[in-house]
Amino acid sequence: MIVSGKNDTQGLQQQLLRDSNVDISMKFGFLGLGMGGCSIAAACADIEMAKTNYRFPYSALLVNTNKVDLDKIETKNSLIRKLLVGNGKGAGRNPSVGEQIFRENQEAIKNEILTQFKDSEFVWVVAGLGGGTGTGSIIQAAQTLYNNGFDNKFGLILTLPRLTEGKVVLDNALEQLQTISRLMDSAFGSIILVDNNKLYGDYTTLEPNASVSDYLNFSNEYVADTLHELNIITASFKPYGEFHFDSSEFENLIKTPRILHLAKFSLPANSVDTDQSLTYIRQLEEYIQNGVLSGGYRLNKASRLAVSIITNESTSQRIFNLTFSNTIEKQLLEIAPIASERPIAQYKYNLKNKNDIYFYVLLAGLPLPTSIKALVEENTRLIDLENATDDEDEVFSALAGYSRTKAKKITEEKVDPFSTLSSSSNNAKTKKPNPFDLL
Ligand SMILES: Nc1nc2c(ncn2[C@@H]2O[C@H](COP(=O)(O)OP(=O)(O)OP(=O)(O)O)[C@@H](O)[C@H]2O)c(=O)[nH]1
Ligand SMILES: [Mg+2]
Repeated sequence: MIVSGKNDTQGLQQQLLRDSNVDISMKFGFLGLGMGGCSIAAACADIEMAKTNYRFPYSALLVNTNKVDLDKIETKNSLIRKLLVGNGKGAGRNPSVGEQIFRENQEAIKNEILTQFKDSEFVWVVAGLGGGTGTGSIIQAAQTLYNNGFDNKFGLILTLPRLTEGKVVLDNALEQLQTISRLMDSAFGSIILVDNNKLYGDYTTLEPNASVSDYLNFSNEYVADTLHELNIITASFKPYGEFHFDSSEFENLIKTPRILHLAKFSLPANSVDTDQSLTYIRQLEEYIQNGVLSGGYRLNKASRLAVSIITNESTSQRIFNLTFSNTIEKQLLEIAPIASERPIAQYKYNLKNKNDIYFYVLLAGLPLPTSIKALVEENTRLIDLENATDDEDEVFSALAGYSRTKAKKITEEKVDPFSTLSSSSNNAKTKKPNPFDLL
């Protein structure tokens, strides 16, 4: 399903997908964990290219504990492999159960990983934060990749739950995010966050009558298309000017630790006047800040950025001049002053029926977005609500007392792993320390 917004990149994307000269920068593998993770990984690996003898460029391994959910996923790409672990009944939104099942099947999963991703240059571990299976097995999966030849060759794609998904989901997601944030400087490459709040909001504005399941299908294809689009954009054009945001730059960006922020948008060519930067500069800044899969980033912390600007022959002759380049460079210097690599590449492409200018902007090395604060606040509000019934009457206060002790227990358990995270750092000094030893 395609949602067409006024300033999206569909026009270019649709043409590229039918262009048999288009190539990809990197062969991706997708390791889907749990239902959300498997659905997104399947959508990614089901992408088809127009190139002869290279219809399906990606591979996937889908791991779930729930047989019904795993069977439900339909794929066209025969390279996608499904692996059921556990007794087939799921992990019931309990990450400890998900983790345990992964551990018990570690050897089988490792062997499948080695087979499925034999040709993959970079693997994305994909999971929906908030459930039991995906959330519980992210670290296990990351560790398995790290220890089996994929160190510096994998990243994470994680969904953030919607605010309305309830305390258990929010709690699971936030607890796992804490662990991930402790590891994200050293254990894996970039993390792409798919904020279900943001995407759901954007989607329902355009499709007010759609259901949640329509949204999920849309979001999965949207993530898949966006990643593929970036992968082909960086491999398919000859640069117009001196800079090139090419395959190796794309590889560097996705291998940069911490969060990777993506923005893509188009502007009608006739709205852009290069001598009058106000005709486009504010929009540019707004689209970059908003991003497409998640938002709320302090972009001034970005350690790397890359920009591709694509338009047709005649527009390229008009706009790709020094004034335009300088204006964009200056604007990006304001947005991300400390980014050490910052190619701004300009390309022309034989765009049919379209007179738009397409922008793709990637910023890497970011800290967690402020949108996570909203999840923490909602979770705190729900906990407070739960405890607010305290002294309404005897039965209630007795019950509340009971649940308070229970809640306290959970909190105490939760503190434990993080105190151990910070205390143990007695690794071998000469060898690169294994970040997972900290856990
Ligand atoms: N974007 C997107 N998010 C999803 C999808 N499915 C689930 N999610 C999100 O992922 C979170 C975790 O849900 P699941 O992936 O179903 O959970 P699981 O890993 O299978 O865990 P258990 O069922 O508890 O074993 C949910 O709370 C949603 O926010 C999907 O298809 N697309
Ligand atoms: Mg499940």
